[in-house]
Amino acid sequence: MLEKLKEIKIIAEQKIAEISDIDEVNKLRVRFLGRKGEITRLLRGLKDLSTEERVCVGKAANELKEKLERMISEKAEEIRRQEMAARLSLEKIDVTLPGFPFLGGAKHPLSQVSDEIRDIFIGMGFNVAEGPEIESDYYNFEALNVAKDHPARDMQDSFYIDEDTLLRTHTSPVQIRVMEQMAPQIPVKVIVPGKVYRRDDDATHSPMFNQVEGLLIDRRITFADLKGVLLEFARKIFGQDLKARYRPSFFPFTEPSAEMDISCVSCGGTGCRVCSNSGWLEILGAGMVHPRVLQYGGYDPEKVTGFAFGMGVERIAMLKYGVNDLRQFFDNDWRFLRQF
Ligand code: 2NM
Repeated sequence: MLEKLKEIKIIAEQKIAEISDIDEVNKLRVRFLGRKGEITRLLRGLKDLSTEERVCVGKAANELKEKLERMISEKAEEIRRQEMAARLSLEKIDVTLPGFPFLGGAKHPLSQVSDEIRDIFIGMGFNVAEGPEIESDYYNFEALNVAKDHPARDMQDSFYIDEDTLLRTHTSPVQIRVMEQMAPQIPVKVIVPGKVYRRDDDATHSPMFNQVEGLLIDRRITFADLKGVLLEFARKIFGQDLKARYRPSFFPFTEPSAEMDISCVSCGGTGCRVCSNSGWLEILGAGMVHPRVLQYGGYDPEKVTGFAFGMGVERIAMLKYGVNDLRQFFDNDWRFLRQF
């Protein structure tokens, strides 16, 4: 049996030296040291031996078991070390490699233009006001002197939530809210940027668009004040040497009302495709606040007057950047947006 043990020892040592895989280590452990392993099987034959032989073989078998156990553990440890070293060299990070470009976010061109418009008026002493996008019929139409039979009030032209609640069609209701809060204090100088909603959808009209409106109320405000403020604004945003003109218009909330044109930013006034050869571009609507609107806001039209104006941010942005389809602002195509 000692011979047999020696044989096992030689084979085991050889096998342990050969292997290089952790699964094989476990197989060897089972084969030589397991409950049904070669040494255990051999020890079952001890009962047939004499006492001295049993002691001798038993001792040798136990020594072999311990030795093999140690060798297998060391081999397992060695394989784990090798596997770790291989993984470390494979997963090594070269911190000196150049980085890859990281694309940062940026302000949407409409937000840029809206903020720019707002900042020009802040520079002239205006405050910024905001209000709800879901409005009552009263603030959106009634207090702005919009007649009951005005087409904007039609179901076809506005987005109604119920009979007297709708998505605001302009930011003017915010001016009414500001007047209510301020009256009878003067001056009122507010600029109101925000989203507005109309049932419109083509190359130059979107069902949602951005507006900036403004209101100035004080003693003896005249159309001359309106012209001075709006010319200063137009020159700050489109260029110092442009000219302006005003054409008569109509809004229910202003009297008189006007459209403001500026000399074409594309051709300077000689006529081109952008201005349809007229040399002029319409940029906003404005007027002297209607006495009834001042009254709705809590002001006495005998004591104060005011002017107001409104413009579409998309239109200003299209003129400023030469964009010809409004829908590009809403497509969120990165190739378009990255240009701003
Ligand atoms: C425009 C044109 C003319 C306007 C009027 C008011 C208010 F509430 F003060 F009466 N806010 N905005 C106004 C006047 C808006 O947009 C084309």
